[in-house]
Amino acid sequence: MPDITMLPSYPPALDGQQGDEAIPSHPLGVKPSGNALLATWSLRDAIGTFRLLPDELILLLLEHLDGSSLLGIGRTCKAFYAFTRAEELWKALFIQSPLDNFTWRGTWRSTYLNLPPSKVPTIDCSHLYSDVLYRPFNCAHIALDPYVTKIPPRNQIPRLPDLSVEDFHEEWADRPFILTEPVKAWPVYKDWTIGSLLSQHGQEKFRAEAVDWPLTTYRDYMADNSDESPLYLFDRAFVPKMGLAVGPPQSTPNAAYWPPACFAEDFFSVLGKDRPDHQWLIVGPERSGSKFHKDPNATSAWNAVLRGPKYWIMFPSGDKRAPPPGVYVSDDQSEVTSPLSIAEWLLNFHAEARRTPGCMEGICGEGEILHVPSGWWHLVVNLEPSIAITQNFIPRAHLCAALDFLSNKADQVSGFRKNVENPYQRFVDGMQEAYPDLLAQTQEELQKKADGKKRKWDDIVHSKTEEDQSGAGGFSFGFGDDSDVEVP
Ligand SMILES: O=C(O)CCC(=O)C(=O)O
Ligand SMILES: [Fe+2]
Repeated sequence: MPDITMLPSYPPALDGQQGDEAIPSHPLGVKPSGNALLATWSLRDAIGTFRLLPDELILLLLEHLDGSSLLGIGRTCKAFYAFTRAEELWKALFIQSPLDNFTWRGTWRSTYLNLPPSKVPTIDCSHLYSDVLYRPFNCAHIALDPYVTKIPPRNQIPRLPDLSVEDFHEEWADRPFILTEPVKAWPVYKDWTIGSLLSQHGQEKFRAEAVDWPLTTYRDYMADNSDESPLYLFDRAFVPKMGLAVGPPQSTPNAAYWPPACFAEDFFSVLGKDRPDHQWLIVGPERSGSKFHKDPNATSAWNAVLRGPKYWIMFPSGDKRAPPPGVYVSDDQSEVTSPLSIAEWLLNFHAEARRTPGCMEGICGEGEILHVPSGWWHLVVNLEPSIAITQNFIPRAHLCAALDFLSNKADQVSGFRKNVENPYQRFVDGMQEAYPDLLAQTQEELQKKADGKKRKWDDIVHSKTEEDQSGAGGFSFGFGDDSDVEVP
């Protein structure tokens, strides 16, 4: 059999820029499915009746087994050994029954089974051809450079030293931008590194997706994992946990950080203790990040990078705009389906996204802060191990959008504690107390928008009335020529 380590059909050509040599060999030697075309035999021949099932289905069946059953079936033949080494199986088992005391051992399987490297055999599975097994490994190793460099000038997110509140409200509240100066004055920018956080909070537990791990364990994970979508530390309680003071340095003794002046006005603060989660510490290794989403409750956000640059790709949204390439939303926008990992999205959709009108891209470096306007789609990738702080807020320019969201998309409102039964009313009450004039003005604006929509609807229905009056009978789409379609 010819020794083809990588058929050029997989991974897909990457803007024509990535060399295959960037990807190391699979640790078990598994190769992409395309290689089977030229192979004279395959390890899969040994799995008996299971041969009839596609690889995806085999993996789905294995998801129903516990650890010892997986080990058992993995001993029956090399093909099943390779299948039962799939990391997603062991990650799911680990998360279902998280251990209190464990050592991260480089893979989810070794960690779950508490296996030191010497107990993990290297078994040659080079005659197994499977995209299902090869794809996650490939995605965990793609070079990011081709996607984050050569940003077309029209797509570049503007970079400014700083911005006044007035300029923000008048010109920038609807546009992404990066400020290069304010964060550089923050004590946390000067002091925080992974090492300094470990020395002060190493044993403190932080939330990383579905698990709460001591920071030392998360550091071990960051330093040694091959996950396609690395576990991302996203902790909403970091301020009290780390005993931080947050606020303007003039009025906050020992302030650790403060929102830059242009983001300081934040109407969600009228909710006081009832405010939904709005500030997060974000830590992750290279390649970790956030898949395409819009921020909750029509809020805007700022994201300040303390360590490790982040690549951002963003799109505006709106009734007449399609979601970004590769992202699918339900009609009421309540469900976003972006089944692809960040790497898969980059491989398959980045080139198209870059050509799509409205696309904005940029790299937010250490000591810089990025503005995410209300309603904008964004996908983010860390280009190096990263520490960031993010905060959601409602500026004056998006008060109307937030009020509209809370009132008309009540089923999509998120983040409020259970005791807040009517978030819209709670927000209106808070605004009424603190900013009654602004609330009245915003409600008037909302009413005008609603009337405008109703008028449009009436206009459509009205054309029916005219047809009726003209004696034409039935409803006409009103193309104004013989092609008019009659609907009884
Ligand atoms: O840093 C990231 O991964 C992005 C977080 C995010 O989505 C945000 O700040 O809105
Ligand atoms: Fe976000």
